[in-house]
Amino acid sequence: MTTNSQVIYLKNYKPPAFLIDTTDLDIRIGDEYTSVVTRLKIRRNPASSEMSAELVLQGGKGIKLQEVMMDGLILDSSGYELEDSKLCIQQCPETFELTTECLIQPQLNTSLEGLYKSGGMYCTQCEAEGFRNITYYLDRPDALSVFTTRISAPKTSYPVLLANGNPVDSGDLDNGEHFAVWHDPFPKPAYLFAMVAGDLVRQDDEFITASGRKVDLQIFVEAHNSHKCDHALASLKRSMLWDEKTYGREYDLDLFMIVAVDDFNMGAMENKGLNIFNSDCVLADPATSSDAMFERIEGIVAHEYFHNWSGNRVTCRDWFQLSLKEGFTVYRDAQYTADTYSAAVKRIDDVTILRTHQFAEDASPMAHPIRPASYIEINNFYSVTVYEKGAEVVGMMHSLLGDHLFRKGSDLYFDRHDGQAVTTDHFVAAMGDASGIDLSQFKHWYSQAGTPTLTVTDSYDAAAQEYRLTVAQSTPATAECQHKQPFHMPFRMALLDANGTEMPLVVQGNDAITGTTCVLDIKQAQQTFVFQEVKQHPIPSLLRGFSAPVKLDYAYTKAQLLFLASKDQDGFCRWEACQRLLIEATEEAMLHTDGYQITDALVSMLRSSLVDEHLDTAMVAKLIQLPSEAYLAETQTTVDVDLIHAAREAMRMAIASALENELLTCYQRCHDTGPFSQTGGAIGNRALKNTCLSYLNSLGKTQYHNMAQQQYALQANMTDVGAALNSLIAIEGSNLATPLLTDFYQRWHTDTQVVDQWFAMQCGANRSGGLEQVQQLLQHSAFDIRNPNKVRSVVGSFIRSAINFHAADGSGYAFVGDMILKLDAINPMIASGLAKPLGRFKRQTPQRKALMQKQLQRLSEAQLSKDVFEVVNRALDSSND
Ligand code: B3K
Ligand code: ZN
Repeated sequence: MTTNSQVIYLKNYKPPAFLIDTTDLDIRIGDEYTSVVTRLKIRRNPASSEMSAELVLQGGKGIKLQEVMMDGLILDSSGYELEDSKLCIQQCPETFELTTECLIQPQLNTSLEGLYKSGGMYCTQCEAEGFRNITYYLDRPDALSVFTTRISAPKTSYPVLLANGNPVDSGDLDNGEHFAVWHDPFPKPAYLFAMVAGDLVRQDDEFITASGRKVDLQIFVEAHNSHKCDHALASLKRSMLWDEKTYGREYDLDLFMIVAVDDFNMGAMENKGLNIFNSDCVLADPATSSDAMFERIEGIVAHEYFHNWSGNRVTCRDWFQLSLKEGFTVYRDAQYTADTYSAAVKRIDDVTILRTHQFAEDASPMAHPIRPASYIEINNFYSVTVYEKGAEVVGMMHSLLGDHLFRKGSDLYFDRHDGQAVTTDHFVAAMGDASGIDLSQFKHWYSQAGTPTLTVTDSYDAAAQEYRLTVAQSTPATAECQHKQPFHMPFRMALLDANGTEMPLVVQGNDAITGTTCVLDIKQAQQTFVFQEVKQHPIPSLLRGFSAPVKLDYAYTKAQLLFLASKDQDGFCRWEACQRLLIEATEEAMLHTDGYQITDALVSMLRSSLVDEHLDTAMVAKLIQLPSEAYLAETQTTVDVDLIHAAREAMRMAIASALENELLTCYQRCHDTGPFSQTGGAIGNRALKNTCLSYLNSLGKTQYHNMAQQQYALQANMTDVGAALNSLIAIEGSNLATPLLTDFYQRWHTDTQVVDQWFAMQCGANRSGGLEQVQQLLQHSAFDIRNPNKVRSVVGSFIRSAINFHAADGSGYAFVGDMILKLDAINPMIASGLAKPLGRFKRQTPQRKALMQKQLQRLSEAQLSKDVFEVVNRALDSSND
């Protein structure tokens, strides 16, 4: 492992000096070596200013170059240079054919980038720069080429041979080998290349497009998973229909394939016509997958499918533009889920992720704008910022433009740039051109990092019937920019009267605003809006639907929050009012560690949601849930994880004892004894029932332990089984869960996905003694450090168990440091994901901060991959901020 810390800058972008019109790959899979013959039709790029530049192709370290031919003639070693993972050819004509022959060893590839072996199958992951591990190539997203792929392999071991596009030829060869040829007519960058060779079974379906074309849908899995494909297929068909209706986007090939693989660095990959999925993100069955997993799978299937337009047909010019495809596609999949299920619940889930993880990233040494200006390793920037904040930015454009103009803008974007590799500026330009709205200031969202705070103040003049609302914005300095320009953002709001009814809005100087809710255009550092004809002192309902990714600072009184928590018609704002009250109460509990008294007002607010049988149960579950410790930590100036944990536990017990009867009644009301159902209502009932169970089990009563044990014993579905187990695991100092965990493993040990859940439940438990538990589980025969899902379940979950990761003696940090070093030699991308939390020391107590820095220092003294190097060095560089 070498430390190569070369920084790549957006400002240095240059178009490629050469273009590759066609790419013909001949990949022969062999036991020891896989041979890759690559035939490229190359020409000089007329758009390049470097008319006599040498040809530089990227290649990974594991490639053994055998031969280079130009226009049919073998080049001797003076005809090319092989240096530092690059193949350079100085003398190149205007157009030529270049053929290379390389040998690679996918079975030794543990980084899971490029071609690698997962279990008994060969598969690929090329985004962002994995293709260079397969062959020498112009491995950049703005080099689009038409690919033809021939694969050959032993037929018995690898009966299925797949690549992008359409199958054009196949047949048997000598020595038990066979071959298949695939052709993809759509020019694409190498990051979208994929191939698979394995012993897989297929589940089929079909979809008829709006224009009447039949598309074959195929999911390939290992035989023992064949019963777990229905949900993904159904989700895929719903997504295809939704994209036609909502964005007017039809699928373009006649075949759409999904392959499930066990060893995968992330969730899934949108390769053209051949999506490759982490098994955990595609295979589902009620006995083994929870409701949350079903929902996640549907979201990911939709996301990868939507990439066919937002990412594949229109792709990124360079990796700085990643949010062009990821932010937009996350926004599209969120819209899909909101339209298909509950919009309010989806919004609450997304805001929770954003505020817990993205706000934390924005305040960390890894803070970056959604279009970063520089990177050392692009894989470090597949981040909550690029994805989730990127989606918020697209959502803000939607709010500013309205439905009709937003659709006009997306149509223009797709039509104008079909087949091109473009930038986020092109996206904003299409939205601006289609709508006539000036979005020039809006572009600051792409170049400035940090989470803005909106400070809102107001006053009411009863005599003049005028209500003045002043909105001031400020954004903390981040490494890339000390003084931020004001952002342009939509601020959705309403004014409520004493009954909670929305009042008609008349805004001075803005005739366009009519009705009872509006979107205010915020553009200045400080702006005042004057509402007229306001008949009584209103209660403002602000930032409805969380219309911008900001922190809202408005001095709501407790009485106002209680009012909004029961009266606001905006689902997000109603939930937000509850959350604020719960956060304030937890802060009080932090101040009274010797005994916390919950207020009657808070109890009756929670009670009114619990007993209201007309409310959507999924929403009630959200309304009564305490904010997570991670989010609570986000709201504190100095983070004391033990104090947060103790205060939240005290709150949990206080709520449970004040509302014990209501929680039990609600549990019984929502406990479904009929056949298993996955309707929204049934899913909501399970969510609420299990929230009640978790509260009740904080009381330490045998009655509720038994209730959890009975729920476990029923084995009705994985949601209930997992929740019953989790509610027992969470009981500090108890072994009640131990026999059930043993039973769980015995029952499910042959199903690797369930074993992942088994690891995660134990390693993520935020109770003392977590480190010993994790160390034991690392020795378990089912743990495999080469499998990212196992590492995420064990080490990733451990990091989330805050009291263990942040143990005062530094043992948690030292353990994670050890794991990073071990993993960096195996899989740098996974190692660097584990290093990011170590860099978040800024608001920790001074002792913890020093212990975290000590581990970072220790890491920095080792030979690191550039992935981990970048994360560790950014963290250390920020030490004096
Ligand atoms: N585009 C891929 C992510 C690739 C990550 C490479 N480190 C999946 C997705 O976002 O749809
Ligand atoms: Zn994506």
